[in-house]
Amino acid sequence: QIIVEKKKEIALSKEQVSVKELEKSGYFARTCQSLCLSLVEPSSSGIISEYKRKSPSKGIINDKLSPAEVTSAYVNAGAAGLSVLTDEPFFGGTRKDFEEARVANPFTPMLRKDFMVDEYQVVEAKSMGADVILLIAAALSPDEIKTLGTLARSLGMETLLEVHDEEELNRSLGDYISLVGVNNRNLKNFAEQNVEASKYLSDKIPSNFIKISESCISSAAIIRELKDYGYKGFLIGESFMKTDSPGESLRSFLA
Ligand code: IGP
Repeated sequence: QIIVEKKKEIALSKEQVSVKELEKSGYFARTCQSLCLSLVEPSSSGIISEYKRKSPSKGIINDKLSPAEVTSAYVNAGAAGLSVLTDEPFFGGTRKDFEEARVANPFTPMLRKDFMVDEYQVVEAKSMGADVILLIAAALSPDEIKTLGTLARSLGMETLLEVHDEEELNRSLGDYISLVGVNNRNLKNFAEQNVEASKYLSDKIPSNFIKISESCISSAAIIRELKDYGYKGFLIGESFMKTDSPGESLRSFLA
């Protein structure tokens, strides 16, 4: 039902702001920061820190801190990249959140975290200064992934393919994919709280893709373990956002 809601939202946005208008954004002239390069750097923390106000499973996680203050603190603490939710109905995120974080951190690779189902959103991502877009295999056909991925790459952005299992992985890969993320939290089962999916899928992801483990990462010990499975990136939201000082809690992960 998320997809149905998204399509309604996009239809509305299209009426309000045309693609032509989106293309007037100064960010179209901006060269993207590469998340791939940031993650493979030898000194990289590998951590992609997320600004997350709330979630369908947890309710409100943090409604006190602004996108600019949290993301700047993340970057100062050593984040390799940032993820900012722009989905409003389910996660309370907005385009404004993303732009605020972008302005505060011009040189950090940033992922637009949303349910991408339409080419309009890819153009929109570029217009807000995104470097990476998310393509969720569970929500998209292989053709849709190809169309959205190819457009994103033609605009200079990278693409993160999110999978939950082997079947999604095998049907969705293509040369328009830059990074592969395994989501440890299944959309069908928000409750699951371990990183087994990442361990299981690690050797099934072709080695030419950078591997990211997403969700349910709650300690530095888990990161060390996942590194042994070949993961270079770790997408973490709740563990940081549920504290009063997300930047400090990222710092403690790296200590
Ligand atoms: C972060 P966590 O458990 O650290 O808060 O998870 C991120 O992986 C999660 O927010 C996420 C997500 C998504 C949200 C992963 N894929 C797709 C919305 C849509």
